[in-house]
Amino acid sequence: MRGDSVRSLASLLLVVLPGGCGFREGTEPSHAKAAPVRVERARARVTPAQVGAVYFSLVNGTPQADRLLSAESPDATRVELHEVVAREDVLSMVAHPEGFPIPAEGRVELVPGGKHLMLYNVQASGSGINLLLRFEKAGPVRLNVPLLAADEDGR
Ligand SMILES: [Cu+2]
Repeated sequence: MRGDSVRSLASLLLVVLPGGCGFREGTEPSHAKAAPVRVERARARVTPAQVGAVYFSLVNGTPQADRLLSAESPDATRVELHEVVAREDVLSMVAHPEGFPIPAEGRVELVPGGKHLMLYNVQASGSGINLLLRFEKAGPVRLNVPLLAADEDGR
């Protein structure tokens, strides 16, 4: 679908362009609709055990709240929405099958030690991880997530 391919191109550009600076406020043509949820600064880490974590920022440019419902990847057998939480001084991960709510004109950060996507049985090549994000209102968004270098902490 045309809308999907436009969105995936935008996501790709956001991954390629440092800081996603192509979407600065005020530079869009006046006829442009409110921007959908944007995915910025996507990055991934894959362990030798083929478990992966994906981090990014979700930026909601619309006056309506949205929600990241789920994610899938052709490069992994399963993708779950997780959050690292401290319970009685022990860090553990909880799954969020209900998704991540994204406030109207707000943002959600997926970062190491916080919310993240967890990928199981990742078969990642040097070209990164292909991901499909499903949003309640913004619909499906495809992106390619580059792998962090070994010396990058992902923050
Ligand atoms: Cu996890």
